Amino acid sequence: MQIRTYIIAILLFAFLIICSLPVICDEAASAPASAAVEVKEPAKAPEEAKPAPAAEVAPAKPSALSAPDTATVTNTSEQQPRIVAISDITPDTNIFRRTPKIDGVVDDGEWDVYYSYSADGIEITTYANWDTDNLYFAAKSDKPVDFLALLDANCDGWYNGEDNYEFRVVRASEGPSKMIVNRYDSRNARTPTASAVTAEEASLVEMKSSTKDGVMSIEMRIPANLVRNFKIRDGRRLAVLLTARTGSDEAAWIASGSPGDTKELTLVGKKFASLQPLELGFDLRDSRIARGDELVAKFHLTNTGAEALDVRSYVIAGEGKAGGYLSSQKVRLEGLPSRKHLSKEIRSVIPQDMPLGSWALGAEVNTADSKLGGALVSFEVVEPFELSLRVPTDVVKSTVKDVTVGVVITNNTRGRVRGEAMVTMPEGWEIWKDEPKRGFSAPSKGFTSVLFKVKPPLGASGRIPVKMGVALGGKTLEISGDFVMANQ
Ligand SMILES: [Ca+2]
Ligand SMILES: [Ca+2]
Repeated sequence: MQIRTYIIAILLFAFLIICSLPVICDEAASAPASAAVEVKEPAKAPEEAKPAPAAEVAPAKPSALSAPDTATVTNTSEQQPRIVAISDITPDTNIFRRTPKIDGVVDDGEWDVYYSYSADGIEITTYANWDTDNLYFAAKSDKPVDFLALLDANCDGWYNGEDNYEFRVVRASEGPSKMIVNRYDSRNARTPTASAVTAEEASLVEMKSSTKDGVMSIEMRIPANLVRNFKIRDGRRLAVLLTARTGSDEAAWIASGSPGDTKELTLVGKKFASLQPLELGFDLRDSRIARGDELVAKFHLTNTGAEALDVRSYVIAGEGKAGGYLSSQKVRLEGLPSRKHLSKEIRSVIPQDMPLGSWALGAEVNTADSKLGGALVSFEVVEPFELSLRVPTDVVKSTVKDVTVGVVITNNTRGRVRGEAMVTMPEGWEIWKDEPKRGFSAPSKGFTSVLFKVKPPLGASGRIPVKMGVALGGKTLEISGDFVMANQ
């Protein structure tokens, strides 16, 4: 009989928030143990989102930061080295909206931890995030591993329908790890088996891995449009299993590699963790903000208790990688009286070089020597203006008198914008009234379309290229495409 000790590092969601802002991270290390942290659902969580069971959100005591929960387990079988049950893995089932960079390196502040795990001489952390268009999964391990992500996108049971996917990253004997993407579809099968997706579908999934100083990182981006009818949005539920193995057989997956062990998750855009009776809130004027525009947020803190709280300061700042792009504020207080509500607005211009995608704004509330709570809210950085081309999607008969082409201009800024659109057609085409340029005005956070009637030359056929130039806000954008004409 062999005694094995293993440690499950329970995800300390509260600590993650609190320690990700460098301003007070140093203080966190010296924070004394205090009462249990209460983890709350996002303020604007959808109605169907029920509170996660306590075991899942792991409202751990700060003292566990330095001394993770430990357990001694007796292993009765020499042939069965892995003794970790799936119930021992405690992921954070609220998946936060944030866009990581898929470059094969899991950077500090880039991802949100799904669970951390340490046993049998391996230390591994898995990560999960989402944004407007994608799901993201990653793992970072001190040993070379294979990585497995199982996705039941509709959260209706594995094998049920065609929404079930398996993403396997397998080490190669030489060179980088390879990815295999399989779909399990029960529609026409009694016992569904893995069927590889098409090469085109597989190419939609982005995966990069690397090993540096003995640490292996695997990062994966799964576009939502890989899964038919999958609408990715705040409050969406889905089921996932993330695991890894140092060995190569199916029994070697940490805890479980079985589809039956997928875990139900919720995609969220806000997270809160605070000690009672402190309650936090975080609101954004806009959740999509154009480069050059201002991020405007309001942070709320309320003492719902009967006694004053020893709140000495709070900090609002870009969280994780956003810290380098946004301004931050630290506010000092002399305690928060009973029933008192405070709110603070913060404004920060989104710099032109901030990468597009979803980011986090964070806030933390502190006493003189410990944390009382933290909050995260996600926002998306978008281009000020976006163009999309309008050309016929069906084949156009060569005999038509004219064709309508155009451009849709989306204005993501907070001001109305005026500009000019210009169409360029191949030689021989005529533009109605000989006016290739037209002025337009696009409303704030809205769109407008500019259409042109163009007349084909006699016998025009094949692919007809169309180019649109749009001058607005001091710059010129271009978009091009084509449509098809045929003699019939
Ligand atoms: Ca990365
Ligand atoms: Ca399913």
